Amino acid sequence: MKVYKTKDIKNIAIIGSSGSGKTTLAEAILFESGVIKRRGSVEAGNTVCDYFPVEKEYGYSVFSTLFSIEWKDKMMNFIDCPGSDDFVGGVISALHVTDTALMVIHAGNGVEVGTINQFRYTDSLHKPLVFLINQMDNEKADYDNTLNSLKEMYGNKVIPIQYPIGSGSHFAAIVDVLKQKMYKWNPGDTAPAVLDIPSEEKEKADELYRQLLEAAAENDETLMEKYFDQGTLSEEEMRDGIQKGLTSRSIFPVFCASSAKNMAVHRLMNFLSMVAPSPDQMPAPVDNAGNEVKPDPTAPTSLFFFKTTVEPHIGEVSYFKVMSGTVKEGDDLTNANRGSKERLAQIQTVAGQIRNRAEELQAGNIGAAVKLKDVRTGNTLNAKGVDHIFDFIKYPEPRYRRAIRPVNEANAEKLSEVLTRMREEDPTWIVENSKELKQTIVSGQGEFHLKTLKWRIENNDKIEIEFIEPRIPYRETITKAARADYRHKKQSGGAGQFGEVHLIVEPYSEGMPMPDIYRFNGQEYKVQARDVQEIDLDWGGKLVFVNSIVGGAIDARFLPAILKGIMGRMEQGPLTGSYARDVRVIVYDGKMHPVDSNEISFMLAGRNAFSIAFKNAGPKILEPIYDVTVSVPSEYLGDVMSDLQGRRALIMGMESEKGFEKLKAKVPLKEMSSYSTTLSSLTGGRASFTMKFASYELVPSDVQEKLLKEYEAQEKEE
Ligand SMILES: Nc1nc2c(ncn2[C@@H]2O[C@H](COP(=O)(O)OP(=O)(O)OP(=O)(O)O)[C@@H](O)[C@H]2O)c(=O)[nH]1
Ligand SMILES: [Mg+2]
Repeated sequence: MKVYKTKDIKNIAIIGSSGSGKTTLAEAILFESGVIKRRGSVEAGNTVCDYFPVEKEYGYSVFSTLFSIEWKDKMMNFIDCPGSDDFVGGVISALHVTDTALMVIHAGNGVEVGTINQFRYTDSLHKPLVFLINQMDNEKADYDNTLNSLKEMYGNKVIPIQYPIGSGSHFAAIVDVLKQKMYKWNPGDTAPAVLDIPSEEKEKADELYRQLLEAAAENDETLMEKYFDQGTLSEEEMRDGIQKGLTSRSIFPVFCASSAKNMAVHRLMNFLSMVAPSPDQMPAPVDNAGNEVKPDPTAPTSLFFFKTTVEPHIGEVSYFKVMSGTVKEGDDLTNANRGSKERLAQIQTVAGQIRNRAEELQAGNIGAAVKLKDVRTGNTLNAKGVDHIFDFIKYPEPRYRRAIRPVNEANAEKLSEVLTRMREEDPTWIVENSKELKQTIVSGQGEFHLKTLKWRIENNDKIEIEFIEPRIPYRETITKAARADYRHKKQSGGAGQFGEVHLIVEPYSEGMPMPDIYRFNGQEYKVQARDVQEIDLDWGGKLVFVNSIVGGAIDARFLPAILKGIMGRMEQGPLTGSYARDVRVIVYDGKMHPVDSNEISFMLAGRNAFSIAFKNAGPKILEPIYDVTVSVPSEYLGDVMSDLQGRRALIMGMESEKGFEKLKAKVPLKEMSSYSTTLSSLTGGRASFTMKFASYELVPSDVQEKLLKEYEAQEKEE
């Protein structure tokens, strides 16, 4: 492949709902550009972009796939993204390294929740956006309805460049308003006949042309003047105006096609190659230090790695964008995130698994390198003279968690290595070896996400695994003050042990004053804080430890042991063995034995006195509550709402967004276990949700009862 200058590079992310036809479109683009001689199909499992075994197995894209073509003297780097919400990580990283988003919409399904979610990503990243209403040959195809939904959602920025003649089996032509031509496919023809617009379409085509003309003129003063002056613009001028409108997101051009029949794909490619902005026409990305990094091919080289995978028959492949400079084969670069040195023995341009060596890639271009030693997704490699780091990609919070374990315990270590690697490949995985829950928890974007993880571990790494219900990180606290004392005494055989601790516990909130008298069962207990330790607990909340010993009842050297005993119990709470928080403990009296008192005695006395007091202080279990936002088409709102109410949800509010409702609720984590699956079945996959930790709240008493019983039963088993 020849060396392309930055101005001749077009980077385009193909996004859109699952099943809208992105991978099939990619196949048509690769065929049109001559990279492949025959088109494969998703059904046959032989497409260029869905080449991972798990993708062939499930029949949908799991990973984003780069494919580069040469077209009309441009180098066009497309990234075919997965449509399922579960694989959103691939969409987000692709949008960060490309300049234009091509949103594919299924003409039969219209605007879907996937369309809306991904539109939001393009909006937050200010990405130029082109809509493709695809699958026009589908019997359910309804171009007008889809176009109207887009206009309702996104206003008059939505401008058709083309419209179809006929749909379903009658889809045989398109009118291209910009070209003022009709493209007609005669049965069996691969290329369309280019015809004048027939008279019966003239009025509609002229009206759309006028709208396009106005939209194009609006984005450039000179064009506006000429338009007002002469009432028209040349095709070239219109393209300039449309490009400005596209780049500033004031125009969302709309195309139509059938990617399965490879109809109108050629025309779309022409438009993108001429009108989509090149990297130097976009705002320059900013590195961590706040420096703008222009795609200047003469500057020192800086590469941002947006994807790393282990590929069948090749091993480690790392995908990068040249943020600045020109990378050449054999370059030595430094990993700014990990400090390691890398030699780029080979750089490639790729189309799925098709790889071509590239001598050099200039700023703005996208390529791959194989067998790098120490590169992870999100790393930046720099030549001498620059030390850019780009960690501008923010991935969404996980929405689905499961505990994972190998069927054969002997594979535990290997499994943890594999999980580490997967996490490095796909940052939307969170892998946590939870000491608290005594489980390895994998959190991802949904059930599909975990299903593919299981498939890959079992088929690629040959480790059989199982997912189990993850435990809930409950917390324990108290709701009133209580007093207890405990004598630990062991004076039979060997060194004796003796320690007696009297203490008061009470619920603690920030800055709460400490009274100097407590009353229990009509008796008064005077306390005087001689030493106060406020401890921020690793698991959240506080423990306040007050030494109120008078008259040397307990020697000061035993106080740390008492605290240690109490901390042991805070770590494994008296109710269900969960972490305890927000407690003040006042040690106000005790007894020692001149010989047998030692640290272990007071640790045990402290621990047991604390347990007794804790249990008498109205102990409560706290559960993690999450803020959940569900985006759902209005017709499913009732079902979704009642399902949430069945999950002890607190509905916090609702916003309508043109046919879609955005529901906000507070839901216990315990009730969210397989929410993504339920939501998908309740709404036919037409809804999505996000969830974020909000707070810890008291569990209802019936839930507390149940948890206490479960813990008792578990204790008996062990
Ligand atoms: N009739 C018709 N079917 C199509 C067209 N494009 C894709 N399909 C079919 O729609 C299904 C989904 O196509 P894909 O290309 O996998 O869709 P996708 O957008 O890549 O889906 P994800 O990878 O899950 O995001 C497959 O069965 C395709 O054969 C089209 O233009 N017309
Ligand atoms: Mg796909």
